[in-house]
Amino acid sequence: MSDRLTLLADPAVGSALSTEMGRPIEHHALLGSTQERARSLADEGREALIVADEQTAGHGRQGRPWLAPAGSALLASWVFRPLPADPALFALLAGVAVARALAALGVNDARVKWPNDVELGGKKVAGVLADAVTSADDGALVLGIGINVHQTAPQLGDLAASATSLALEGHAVDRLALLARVDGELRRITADVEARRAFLAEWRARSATLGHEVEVRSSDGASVRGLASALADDGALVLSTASGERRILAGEVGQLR
Ligand code: BT5
Repeated sequence: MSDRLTLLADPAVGSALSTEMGRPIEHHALLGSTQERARSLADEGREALIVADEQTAGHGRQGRPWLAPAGSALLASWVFRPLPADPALFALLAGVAVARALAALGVNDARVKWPNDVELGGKKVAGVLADAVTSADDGALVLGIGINVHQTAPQLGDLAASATSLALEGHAVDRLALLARVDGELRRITADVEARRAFLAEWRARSATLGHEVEVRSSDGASVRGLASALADDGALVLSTASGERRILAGEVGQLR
């Protein structure tokens, strides 16, 4: 299908959309990482939305690689200021923003997996990355989102066991339309507390994690097993374990059943 994202390279389109989205948009055909570019602008105290067709050093959490062939994915990072009081919660709700944007474009069954994945058909279709930047005046949140749009199975390669794309799930989606929808939903989260509450409720309704036995590993290697029984209002995952209830604020979730 034709995909209009590269229209952003046209200065007239770029500037019209920058006005509509309320922050300057930078489009790059090739970039190391939209997240690193956005972080450096955040350090300078600026607001921005950085979009790339291809990244040479795209990454997820803990420096893990984020892979997407040129033109196949929506790869974008937003600078939001001031820094929200609850950046981890914002990252969680950004997954709901992606799911809602997809629903508006006819992709209805996206689910969210704690803490930052969006899934279709049980496979990861999008990931969210949130970095708090505190050096500039009020600080800023740099939010990176990667959504697999056009990838074929061979393009996913080794990732195909755990990842999918909108195309592979039978959806032809234009990356520019998706960008505009995701941007609109993210702005609802920043706008008011009521919207955040509604997004939190939608996270619970779309959850692929709640109600399952999980093992959560923290970055120091410790792991805890239990039933994912609830999502707290601050975004913590509540586990019912053999030794009582545990609140988990960060970590990797493996589903046991
Ligand atoms: C994430 O990390 O899920 C957050 C990914 C954020 C990527 C965006 S792209 C725009 C912006 N610029 C950047 O440099 N980053 C952001 P995490 O939960 O750590 O997941 C990373 C893991 O997902 C990797 O170790 C792979 O196993 C897997 N992975 C890599 N590429 C993938 C893809 N295209 N689709 C699904 N899974 C992928």
